[in-house]
Amino acid sequence: MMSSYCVATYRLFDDKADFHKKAQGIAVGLTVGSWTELPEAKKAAMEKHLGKVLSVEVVESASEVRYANIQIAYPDVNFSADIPALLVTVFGKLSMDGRIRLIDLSFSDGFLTHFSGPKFGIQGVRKLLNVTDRPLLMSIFKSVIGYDLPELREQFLAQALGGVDLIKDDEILFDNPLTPIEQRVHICMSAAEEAKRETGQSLLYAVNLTGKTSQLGQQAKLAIAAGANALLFNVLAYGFDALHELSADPEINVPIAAHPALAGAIYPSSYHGISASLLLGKLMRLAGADLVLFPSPYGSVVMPIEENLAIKEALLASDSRQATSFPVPSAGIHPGLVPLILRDFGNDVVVNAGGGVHGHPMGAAAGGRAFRQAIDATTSGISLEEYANTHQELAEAIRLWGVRT
Ligand code: 1AE
Repeated sequence: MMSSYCVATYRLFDDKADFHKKAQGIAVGLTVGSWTELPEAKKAAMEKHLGKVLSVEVVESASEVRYANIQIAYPDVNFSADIPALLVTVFGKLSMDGRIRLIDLSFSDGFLTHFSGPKFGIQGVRKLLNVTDRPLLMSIFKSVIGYDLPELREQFLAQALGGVDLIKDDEILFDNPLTPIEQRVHICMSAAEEAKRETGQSLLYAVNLTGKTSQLGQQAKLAIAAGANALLFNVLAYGFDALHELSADPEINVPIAAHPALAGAIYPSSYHGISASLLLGKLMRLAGADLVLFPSPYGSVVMPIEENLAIKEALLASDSRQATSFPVPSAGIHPGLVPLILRDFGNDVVVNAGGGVHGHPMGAAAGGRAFRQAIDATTSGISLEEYANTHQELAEAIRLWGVRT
């Protein structure tokens, strides 16, 4: 039987190294450990465990740092079919060994059979919300640490009345005595019902799933039993496998939004870490995130546009057997950025804002409405400035934050 392999692509920086030799050293070192010293009989037995160098592309020019893109195939037989085992194999010790960056991974068919991906994905989330034809809008609770349940409900209601499709907890709101998860869900979902009587609109509330790793599944089920219809999860603090466990659990039958907290410790360097598209794109989708948040190129925490588009590509790629995940470019988003977001992401995007909703001069409900107006204008091909002539909330937002083109 043919062996199957997962393939890692690295960018390795070195002023003078023999990259072919380095690549061979990685392929052998991260699999069988040594090769030339093995007796011939042992070599035959170990062959199926040996990593293989697929390509070495050296890039050198007078103006750039010398580097090589290297592809190495790792036999599936060497690791268990989970993301931690794969990552430790391909970039465990290696991540600490000089200027080397993991830029991509491709998974064998055999490995992929162990991952069903997002349970809902873009189509499933749209179906839950009954919104098929426009970008979605999410707002974020802000500054609610120290709030009690009635205060939290008031902030939720104001957001919901603005016509948002999703509301997410702030990622720094953990389970706490003032607003424990079940009661938080209960009062927020009752506020969602109240708002729906006025707006006619359903919404998803992504409650922050926190606490000890061993209790996450149980916490999620308690939240769902209390009425939670979505979850927020700080994936990188817990690890991809924790997300995979949650998304693969048939009783956790609500969409999961992946927060990128800690990602800045992993992706931004040119020389180290893991590329944003792999970390926040491919691996999030593989582990089952229905929505993935990441810094945008336009707001307060900035990621270069090419990296954003590479994340989008990884979340939306149709060559996967897994459902697609919603891209959620975030941080410092205000209505004046909506035309740029829709230009770069199209319709399958969630526009997401905290300060851009709560900071609206007429309040959070008006903040939500200003975003919806910006989305309506842009999808109708009307400039925000023109639409603002007949839409006061948008006009106020533009006065405060401006329009970026
Ligand atoms: C990249 C994550 C953004 C996020 O979680 C967050 O809370 C953004 O808030 P604003 O929109 O910047 O206020």
